[in-house]
Amino acid sequence: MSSNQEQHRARDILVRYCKRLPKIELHAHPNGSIRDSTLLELAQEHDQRGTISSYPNVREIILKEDRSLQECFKLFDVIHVLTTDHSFITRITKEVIEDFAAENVVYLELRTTPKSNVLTGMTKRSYVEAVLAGITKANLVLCENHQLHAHGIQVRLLLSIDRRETTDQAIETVKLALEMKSHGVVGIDLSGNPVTGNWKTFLPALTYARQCGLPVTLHCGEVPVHNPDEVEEMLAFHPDRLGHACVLQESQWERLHNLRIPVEVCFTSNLRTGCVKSICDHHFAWLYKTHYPLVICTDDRGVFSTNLSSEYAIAATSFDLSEHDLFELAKNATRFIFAEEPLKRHLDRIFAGVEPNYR
Ligand code: 6MZ
Repeated sequence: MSSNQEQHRARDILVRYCKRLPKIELHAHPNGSIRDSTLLELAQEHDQRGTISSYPNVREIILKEDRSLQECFKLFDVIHVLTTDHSFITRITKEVIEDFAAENVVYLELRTTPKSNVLTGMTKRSYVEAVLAGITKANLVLCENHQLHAHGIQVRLLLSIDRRETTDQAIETVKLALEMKSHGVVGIDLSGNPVTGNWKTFLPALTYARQCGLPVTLHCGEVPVHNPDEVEEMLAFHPDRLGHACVLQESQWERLHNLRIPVEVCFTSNLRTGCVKSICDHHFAWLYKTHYPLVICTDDRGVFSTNLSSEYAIAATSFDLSEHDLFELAKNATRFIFAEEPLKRHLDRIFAGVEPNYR
């Protein structure tokens, strides 16, 4: 066998291992995780209804590869035009869950921004209800078709505050999350274009969430920020988790190291959007070496054409991790979920049960 063939074979074995591995996904935006085929279908439907002006332009934006961070946000705007119907929201949520289930994700925390739209009669509440309907449908379909792997998939929801919103809109989202707690809403996320807005606008809402017992995760240090104090202030807030944390100053890395706030690591997203220069420069190396709490995630599996198994495979090949190291990473992620304790224990049991196969 040539060395090229050997490399391919080793890669195949690794990818199959990563797919089989039970995994936890804690950073996934449904609207960024839509299948391209579904997006194109929705675009065609809007084209027929006359609700988008140029199908070829939309198609080009959807199928473009290698997007900059700003181009990603252009795509999100297009996606949000395509997903203004409740039925579409339900459909994409269901499909996203099916895709994660198909690669042995046993716990999935989706995070989505509740949206209102006067034209379609959508309110933030009805948006979230449509997402919850998608979760219910996915569970039904997966069970009916026996598509679930042995452990099933548990899904919980975080409500995101978009950096374009006002303080009042952010507070409305937190109140909604509190009302929807019994339906599987387990936390709050701050996301959106990192060069937009000032995160302090949302501090009252985030503080309120915390006072009411809702855990908070913040997209932090995705780009060299327009507001240089932002990372500092976010660390001082001490969220329950941090998304990305790519661009920190020397003193902030030190601070982070002492705070031990779990970091959601998204390799492909960070590379594609230029948040890190190369995989060798990725802060995972430092986090991993220092036994820092972290979890490997996808961010936007549709936008970045990735999946969680591939992200684990990237960790293995780029940082020389063994299969057992990957298992430990997947298992340890249960410590950082926002869901209730009994579910945490259930997940721990799943990993304990399969551990002998992964030694
Ligand atoms: C910051 C991001 C993001 O909420 O409509 N989002 N925010 N950085 C990122 N890295 C690339 N990826 C996604 O999903 C899409 C929304 O999630 C946030 C943005 O606000 C985007 O509009 P939902 O389901």
